[in-house]
Order: sequence, then structure tokens, then C-alpha cells
Amino acid sequence: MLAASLAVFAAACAPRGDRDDSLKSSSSETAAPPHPPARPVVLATWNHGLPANLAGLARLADGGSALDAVEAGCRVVELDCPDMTVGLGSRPDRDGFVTLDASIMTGEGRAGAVAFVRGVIHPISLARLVMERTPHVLLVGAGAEQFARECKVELRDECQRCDAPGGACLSPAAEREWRAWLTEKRYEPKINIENHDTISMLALDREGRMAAGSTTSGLAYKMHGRVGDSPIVGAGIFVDAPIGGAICTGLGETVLRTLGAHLAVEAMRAGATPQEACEHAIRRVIAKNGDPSGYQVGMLAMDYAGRTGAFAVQRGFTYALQEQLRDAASALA
Ligand code: SD4
Repeated sequence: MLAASLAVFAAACAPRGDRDDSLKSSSSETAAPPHPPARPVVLATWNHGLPANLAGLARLADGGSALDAVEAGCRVVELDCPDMTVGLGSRPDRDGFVTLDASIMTGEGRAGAVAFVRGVIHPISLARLVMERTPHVLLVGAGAEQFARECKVELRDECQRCDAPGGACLSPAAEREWRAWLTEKRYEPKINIENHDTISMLALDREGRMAAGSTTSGLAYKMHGRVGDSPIVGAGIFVDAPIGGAICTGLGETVLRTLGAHLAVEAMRAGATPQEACEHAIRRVIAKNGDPSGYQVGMLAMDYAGRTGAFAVQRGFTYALQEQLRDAASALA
């Protein structure tokens, strides 16, 4: 049944004459977007996508670019203390350390990311600095933290000094939950209804520029050093002008195995609408990762005309489009 529907989709997505040209150049850096939108579009994951979108729209109204909008939206959620899956208020890894991942990308192929960083209040801004001030795409761990100090980004000092598991870095709520978890110590990282909420965001500005960003603490009680899909360009986020962009949330391992965001953008390049592209990528995630009942992945996509799509493995994936919260359709509905 699944194989049949993928085959039908693959046929529907076979490259069309006009779109196929874009496949010939591996990088479309100079390509102008086909139809700049009449007004900017912002799209972001989960309920906190709403405040993120509002911040992004405000930045765009101020004359900011899509890149500025994505950074501004992600920063709002990084500071949102009750949110325990983004920013320094997050649940820690199994050893009691909050380690953060983030990435940012533009349709012109510029990208920056940080992974496994501690003490950085705004990993999304550090990812942008990696993109703008280094010749690299991804910095991790101590090297990323050293770069953060060099750039004088906002750090939480006590986290820089905190070597003891469960030390001063944890918010009281996160520490309470982690200590309760320690009494069971079952190592079963999974993303489900209780354990999710990465903020991933796509923005398209009036000049027709698109950007994507993502920031997260990843899985609660993950192994120390574990990195998910969110800081991996092509997995958690991907944008390519003049085709479109895609962003993910959910169990990162399943997205890493399929390079989910890249998959969705390539489906759009082959002619799929953003909605079809999300469905295609999610069905591939399911096909590659076995029984989907135990994990969640949500995907959002947008093309350069501002059309959007959303799909998830399971029910319950909410997202924000402009100022509105929506429920995505799902494969296991
Ligand atoms: C990860 N994809 O680290 C992230 C987690 C996430 O909603 O998206 N949660 O696997």
C-alpha cells in the first residue's frame, strides 16, 4: 500500500520540462526567485511557532530580511523559560547537561550551524555568526563555545564554569524532572507527544528571499554528545532558490537517515507542491525507519511563490502559518 502510493507519487513527481533545468545546476546561487510574494510568509513548528512568527513578521515589517526574521523568531523561543526543549531552560542530557543545536540557511546556499554547545543563550545567532564570519558551516562543542566567546555573544556564565552533572545550568523545573528521571534511568529517548517542540522556521520576504532556521536542545536525557537533525543542513533544514525550503521537527535520528528536509526540497524541484513534498518525505521517513507508532516527525515546506505544506507521522503536530495556529494532517491519522 505504502510502496504503491510512493510509486504513484514518484511518477507524479517525475521531472517536468521547465523544472528539470534546475536539476542541471547543482547550485542555483544566482537564480532569481520566480514570483516574489505580494506579502512575506512565515511558517514555524508547534504552538510556539506563533510567537516566533509574530517576532519574524515584526522584523520583516521593520525592513528586515527573511534571514533576520528567522533569527528573531527563533530567539524568542530560545528565551521562553517554560519551554523545556529549546534554549538553556531545556531538559538536560542523561548526565545533566543542557546541550544545544541550531542551524540557519538561505536560499542562496549560505549556511551556518552549531551543535553540542553549552551556555549559549542564543544558539541561532551563533549559527548565523558561523555562516557570516567563518569559512565553515558547522562548529561543535568546545570549539563552538570558544567561537561564541570570541564573538562576545550572550553566554550564561555559570554554565561556562559548570562541570558537575546537574550543576547550576539547569532550570529548577528541568533539574526536578531530570532527578526524577534518574531514579528510573531508562534510556529510551523518543519523541512523542510529551517530548517535542524544537522550533524550526521558514520565512520568505517581499524581495523573494527565503531563509530557514532551527534551534533545539534535542532529545531529553539523550546520551552526552548526541546531536540530532536540527543542526545538520539537509536533514533538519534546507532551502534552495528558486525551488523552496523545508524544515523538520521530531525524532532526529529518523530524519538524519533520510535527510528529510533535502528530500522535500528535491521533491519540489521535481514538480511536487509543498504539501506533496512533505507527504513524500514523511512517507520516506516511515519507510526507512520501521514501525512509526513510537515516534513523531513533523515537516513543513514552502516554495518561492509562498505556497506552504505540512505533514506529520502522527496526529498532534501543530504549526503556525503567519498569525494562525494549525493542525497538520498525518500519515497515521
Ligand atoms: C532532535 N529533531 O534533536 C530534534 C528534536 C525535535 O521536536 O525536533 N523535537 O532530534
